[in-house]
Amino acid sequence: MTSRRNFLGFSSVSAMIAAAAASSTNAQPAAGAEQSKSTNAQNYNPVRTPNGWTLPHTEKDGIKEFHLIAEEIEHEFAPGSTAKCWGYNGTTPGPTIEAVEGDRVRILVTNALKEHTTVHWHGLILPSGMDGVGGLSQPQIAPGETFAYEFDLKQHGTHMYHPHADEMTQMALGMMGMFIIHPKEPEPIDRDYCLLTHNWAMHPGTFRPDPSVMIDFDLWSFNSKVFPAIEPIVARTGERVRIRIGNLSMWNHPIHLHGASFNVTGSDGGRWPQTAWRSESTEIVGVGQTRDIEFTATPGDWAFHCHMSHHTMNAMGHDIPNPTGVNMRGLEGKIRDHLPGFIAMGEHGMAEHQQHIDAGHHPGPINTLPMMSGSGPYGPIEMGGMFTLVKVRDDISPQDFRDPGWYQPPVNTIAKRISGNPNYGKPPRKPSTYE
Ligand SMILES: [Cu+2]
Repeated sequence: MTSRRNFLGFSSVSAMIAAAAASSTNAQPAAGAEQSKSTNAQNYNPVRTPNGWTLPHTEKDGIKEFHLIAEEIEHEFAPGSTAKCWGYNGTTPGPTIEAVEGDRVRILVTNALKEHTTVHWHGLILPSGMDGVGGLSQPQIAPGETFAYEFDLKQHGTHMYHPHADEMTQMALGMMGMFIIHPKEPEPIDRDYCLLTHNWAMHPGTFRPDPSVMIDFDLWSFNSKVFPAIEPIVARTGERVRIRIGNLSMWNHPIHLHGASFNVTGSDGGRWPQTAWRSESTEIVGVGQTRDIEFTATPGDWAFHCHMSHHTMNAMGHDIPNPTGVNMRGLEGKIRDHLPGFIAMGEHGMAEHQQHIDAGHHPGPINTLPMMSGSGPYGPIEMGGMFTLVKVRDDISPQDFRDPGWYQPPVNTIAKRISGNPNYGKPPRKPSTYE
């Protein structure tokens, strides 16, 4: 098995990587503006799934009927990296299922895979036989078959769905989705977003996620997209924003929002009583958990990301010789004789990686994203993976989810250079104990 650790020696880290991803956070079309156009007749404000979509349903005899189809799909993580993944109804994550507490739902599941599957409704209170554990609570859904699940929604909150059949493989390849149940009474939320976190062993130069990997992943995603292809979270100043975060990956994710002290207000246990809310700037969303955060939007472009710093990188090498502080200039030419395209990098840190990539200095493995990418109004952002932006403006209309471009800070509210002299000023340093 070629793992992320042993695939890349230092030289290939230096010589990374393929075609630069799109430089805009709006690389995906702002599809789904239609998702949230109107407040539903059922008195809830529909959730918006950035880069994703909501599954339509029909009404039959008072039952809301949905139809999922499990199938292999072609998926793009960001321009420059596509893969054969598995998902539902053409996408990973599968479409968001949305309903209201008290509804009776019937969910048809057609299996277009070449192995059996099931769907487990993660966090839902339902009859044992509807719980979707293949072999335990039901027979497997064989290739070509369609099963019907039917149950009452007895709760509200942020839930998920995923297979409970060969789940290591099926989830590793992208089979998962969110299941949002609104309470009967409307909530004071202006914009309601949902993000599902995941990880992918997309080894450099390959076209299928490797399900055998347990910890060393190459791509870290919100809704199966990586920065800079993740749509921004858009809001108008003063609006109450909720972001529902689910985790069906193999790692816990400390999700961090800049510029706000948010409240953690809910989970798959629904919207918590206010006395249970916590004020945080980072909230760990553990594997198998969901967490809702809410905040009042303040103007700016605010980073929103997992705080595991490797989770905001794309494909990279681990277990490499540490280049920090190593002067390789005399060696560069000699190494290049053996490894064409080698560029000595990392002596002073890895920030120069994106400059080399953006300048097109060296092609890397095919179908492989640069470790860091994305550009803002002041230069490279040097991020990847689970990173996107919360973009808040004063003049966004309620149903407008389009990327408003870059924030223009008011005069005298932006950090600025006051000296280019490295000996400027007298910064205090801690006195040595031994002097
Ligand atoms: Cu993370």
